[in-house]
Amino acid sequence: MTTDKSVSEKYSAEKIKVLRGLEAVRRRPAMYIGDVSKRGLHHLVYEVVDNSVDEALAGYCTQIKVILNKDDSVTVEDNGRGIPVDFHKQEGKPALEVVMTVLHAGGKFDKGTYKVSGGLHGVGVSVVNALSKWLVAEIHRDGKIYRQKYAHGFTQTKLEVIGKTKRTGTRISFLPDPDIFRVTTIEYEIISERLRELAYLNKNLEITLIDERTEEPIKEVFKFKGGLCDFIKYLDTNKQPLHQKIITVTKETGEVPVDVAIRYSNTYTENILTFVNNINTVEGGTHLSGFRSALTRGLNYYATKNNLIKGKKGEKITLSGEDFREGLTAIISIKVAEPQFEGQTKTKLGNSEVKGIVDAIVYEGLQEFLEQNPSVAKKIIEKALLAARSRHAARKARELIRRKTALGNTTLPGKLADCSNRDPALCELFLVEGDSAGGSAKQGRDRRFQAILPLRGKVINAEKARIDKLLSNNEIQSIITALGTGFGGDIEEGVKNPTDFDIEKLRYHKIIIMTDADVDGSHIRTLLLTFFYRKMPDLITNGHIYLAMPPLFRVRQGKKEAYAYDENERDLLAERMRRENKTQKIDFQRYKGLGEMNPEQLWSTTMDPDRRTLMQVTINDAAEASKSFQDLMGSDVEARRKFIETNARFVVNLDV
Ligand code: 0RA
Repeated sequence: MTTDKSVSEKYSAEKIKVLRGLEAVRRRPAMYIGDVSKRGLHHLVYEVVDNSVDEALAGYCTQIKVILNKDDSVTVEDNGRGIPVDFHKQEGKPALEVVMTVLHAGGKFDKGTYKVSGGLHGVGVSVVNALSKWLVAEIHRDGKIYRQKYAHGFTQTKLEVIGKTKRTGTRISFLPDPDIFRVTTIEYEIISERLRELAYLNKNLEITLIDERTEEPIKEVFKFKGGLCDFIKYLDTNKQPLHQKIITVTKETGEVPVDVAIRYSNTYTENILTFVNNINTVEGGTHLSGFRSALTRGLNYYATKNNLIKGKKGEKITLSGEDFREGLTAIISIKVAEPQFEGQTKTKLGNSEVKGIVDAIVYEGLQEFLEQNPSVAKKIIEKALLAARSRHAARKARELIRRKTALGNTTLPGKLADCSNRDPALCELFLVEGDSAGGSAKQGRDRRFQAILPLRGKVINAEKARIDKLLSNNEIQSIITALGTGFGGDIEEGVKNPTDFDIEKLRYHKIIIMTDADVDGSHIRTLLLTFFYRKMPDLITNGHIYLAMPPLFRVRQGKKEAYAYDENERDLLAERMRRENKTQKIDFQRYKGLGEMNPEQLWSTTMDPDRRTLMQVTINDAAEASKSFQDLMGSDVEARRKFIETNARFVVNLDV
């Protein structure tokens, strides 16, 4: 944790910049918190918690408590200095009231007030106030307890002194406004994951979560003295570590404080999580580039210096970044005073100076660790050598795929029924489980823009297989060839091979996974998602991956028929039919598989863009998703069950 008291101490009421009122926030809430669905709702809690975390980062707060109250309101409490209550001359009201009712006050927009600050949009607690039916702020400061109440962002009571106190701190309770949010029930699991993450990122900070809504209150306390090391162990719960000792690089001083933890496991995938000011930068950025470059250069330097790169006679081996990232779990947490967030979801760090800074710090720290732990170093280099050999084998497999693709359309997989349109933006590729469903889909589709690729063999588990093996799998080969993007490569390092993954070459902008609504279907869906997540994550972050939603029931009465996606909907449809026609019998059909639908039914219920429902796959929480994938694929039955139950969280956005 960084401490920079000198900067925070300079803070005073008049330094709070005043910009504009909260009207705009209520009128266009999505502009400030992303959306008004589940995600935006939880964002309110994060925003308030982030303010307390900032107080902890400044070195004044050690405990934060979040309470989910019975009436669906939320309380966030900390033992920091307490939001200032002194009179703000410029605004003519107490500083607390300014922070709560003036947009962009709160100090974050005031350069130098906070060294670092969290909050994805950095919108400030006034936005939370504006979007709450009511909010109460209670401040312990200077021996007194102060309180002020607000509603819809408007001040309801004067700042009052309601008692005496010996401690300091801030306590904010609020009820998200049901007139603004589509859903107003906070989900324990979502908050709990984020608080756990914050506790790992800010070692020794104690964060308590209490759920008062259940019959027996639930309480969890997150406090990790190991910080990122504990985070690594958590992420790797189901993995076999290659070495016990976790590599850490920490530099708390300087322009960009850096905290890094690294460990290898005997798996083949990489899992690098990056954070800037406690925000998960899912899209990476300059800090990630700096890290990767330092890792590759640092390990290569050590290996060469110690003569560890030994091939067979005459064999020339070069170790690439990819080789050093096989089986890697790493967490990079840095602090940047004025972060620039870019990218689709504003989670990509853009500050160019950061790359060199992170690179230098990690390189140096890594050398030091390797020198002091030669046996760990040796294991890592040996693993990278194995990866390099497999990469050479994979290249051969890739060349094979390329030779096939290079010859044009004729080399597209034989079982692909392509569409006639050549504009990728208009084209859709359905990945369909099984031949019979594939057949129906081929007949039912609109062949102008919908292509069908039936998958009949087993889809290989991308979590468990080396690249060469993955690439020799028929189904994977067909998918890569059909997509046209190529595969793999190490773009970060500037070496570009014509077979490398290139999203510009994508032949369909919608890739729709269409599987049965049974256990096998969900297994294949997960394997496909694992593959995309691990090997072509850009397809997910750019919003190209979708799930088809075939109906589960058909309800029919005479010539009238309708489709339902769950039991509830089925019953509603039946009721309505009964009301309109009391005599005729209603019959129900449950679809166990896509194959039971004829082509026309499949088209009208699941494929027709005017009538279907698609779920867009997003990576909401990369850490959790990645862990979930691992849970599902690992042998741990309990984790697997839990994943399937909470899997719905992975897909959120409803499309078209
Ligand atoms: C600005 C200045 C000071 C404290 C805070 C903000 C503060 C804000 C929040 C929000 C939640 N908890 C918080 N705790 C503190 C300190 C000013 C001073 O004491 O000199």
